[in-house]
Amino acid sequence: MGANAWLSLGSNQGDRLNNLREAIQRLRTPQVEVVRCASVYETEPVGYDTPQPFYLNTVVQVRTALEPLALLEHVMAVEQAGGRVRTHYGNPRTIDIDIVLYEGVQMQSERLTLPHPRMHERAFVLVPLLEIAPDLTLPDGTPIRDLLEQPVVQAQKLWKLNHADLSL
Ligand code: PH2
Ligand code: MG
Ligand code: MG
Repeated sequence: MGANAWLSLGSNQGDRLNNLREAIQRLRTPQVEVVRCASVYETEPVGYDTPQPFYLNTVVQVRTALEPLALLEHVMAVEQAGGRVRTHYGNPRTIDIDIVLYEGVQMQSERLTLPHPRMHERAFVLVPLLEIAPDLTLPDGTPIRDLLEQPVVQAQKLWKLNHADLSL
C-alpha cells in the first residue's frame, strides 16, 4: 500500500505514555498501516523560552495510501481525539504528531513543509527515527545519521525508557 512516512509523536501533559499508545492505535485505519514503532524516550523540552514539562517522544513508520495533506488531516484528527487543544506555543500538549518525512516528497506550503523544517536540529526526532530507519536519507541524499553529529543536537538530553513497549 502506498508510501512510507515517518511521524514524530510527543506528549508532555497527562498520562504521557498512554497518550502515545492511544494515538498510535488511532492512527491505524484501512489506509494507514503502522509498520514500526521506535522506543519511547523521555526528553528535555527543546526550543522554549519558558520552563516546560519533560516530554515522552517516539517515532513511528506508517505505510499509507493517503497523500501528504490527507495524512495531515488524519493526524490532526488523531490529535483532537487525544485531547489536543491548540492555544499558544509553549503550552503543554497531551499529544503532538508531526509528519517528519514522506517518501519521495519535498514540499513547502502554508499547511505542511516536508521534510519537517526543524527535524535536523532535534535529537528527540533523530534518535528514535534512526532506531527504526538507520539508513534513511533526506531528499538531498544527506544520511540522517550525519545530522546527529551536530553539537546542538548532541547537547540535547534524552533517556530511553526500557519498559515502555508500544508493541504493535
Ligand atoms: N516539540 C516541540 C518543541 N519542543 N521538545 C521535546 N523534547 N519534544 C517535543 O516533542 C517537542 C519539543 C514542538 O512541537
Ligand atoms: Mg511538534
Ligand atoms: Mg505539531
